[in-house]
Amino acid sequence: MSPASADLKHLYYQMLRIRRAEEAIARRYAEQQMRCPTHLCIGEEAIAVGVSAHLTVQDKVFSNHRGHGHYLAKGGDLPRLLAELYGFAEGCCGGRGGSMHLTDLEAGFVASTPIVGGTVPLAAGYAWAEKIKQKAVEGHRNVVVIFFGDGCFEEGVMHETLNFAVLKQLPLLFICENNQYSVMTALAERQPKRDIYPIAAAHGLTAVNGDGNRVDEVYELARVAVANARNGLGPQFLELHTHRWPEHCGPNEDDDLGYRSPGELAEWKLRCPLLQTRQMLLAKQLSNDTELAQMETQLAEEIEQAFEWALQGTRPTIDSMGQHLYA
Ligand SMILES: Cc1ncc(C[n+]2csc(CCOP(=O)(O)OP(=O)(O)O)c2C)c(N)n1
Repeated sequence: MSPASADLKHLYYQMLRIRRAEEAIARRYAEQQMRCPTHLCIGEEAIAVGVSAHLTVQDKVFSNHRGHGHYLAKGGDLPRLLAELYGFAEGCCGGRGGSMHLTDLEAGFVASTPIVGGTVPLAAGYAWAEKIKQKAVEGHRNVVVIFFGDGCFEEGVMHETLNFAVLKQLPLLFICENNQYSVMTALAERQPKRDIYPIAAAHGLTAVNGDGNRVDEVYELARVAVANARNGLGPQFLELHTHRWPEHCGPNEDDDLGYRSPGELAEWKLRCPLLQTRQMLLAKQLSNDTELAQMETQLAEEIEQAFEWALQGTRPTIDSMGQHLYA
């Protein structure tokens, strides 16, 4: 079942919001006011949006270093995200974490961390707690989602967590954003030629793959996976193929460095998740140029206001330095 017309428009809007917000971050980065490293998800928006469309506020999301899209799609607060990038106390992590340490408990976005694989066992721990609550509380059926990349799948903790998740039948969704690169090293230089999802399946869970640049496809795969996890069928794994457009870390493009094959990025740009959805909306007459232009205006205003708010932030005080530390 593909998304209903209203849903497809909403999915497009959510992807466009992430795209325009990240483009604005990239533009403002050159002003040297944001001093934290940023990993943009431009080109990969369909995955965050298509999966989060099935989550409630009570469901929890864990993310990685490339987390802006996951955070916004889950309902995280844009002004507080931007304040975090500027290192202000009003940021979603109190200005202590920057781009790679996002949190918004009100939205059910628990944490992102820069350590590749760092949040994977944390998500399993949270899902275990949810499983225990499911047994104790009638009707409690929250799920937990962990977003990670193909590079993360190479970490030992990934496989320890998959094993544990299957053993305990956790309500946990593993979402692998396979963009084929770990920094500048292609998948083909790191792993034998084979898919990732059958390796996950070998741990004994349902694992499928799909086109991560088609939001309708992501939406449908995630719909089934979320329902399965919610209904007690245990952990689920999606490998979604996509591509990151900007450099691994930072606001620029880096195609001149030559680590991607010639024409590869250009080819992926033709498969842009927004472009494809826009074409679908127009072809099915679910929207029109006027409405799509209105979306752009509305988002431009929202993003501008979010930056204005964020830039009025204040620095965390020295006497707050010892707060929220665990040792
Ligand atoms: C444990 C660990 N090893 C290495 C790094 C350096 N590092 C940061 S991001 C990254 C690439 C991760 O690739 P992937 O998981 O596919 O995510 P992507 O950046 O492609 O979204 C690496 C190796 C790190 N942060 N943590």
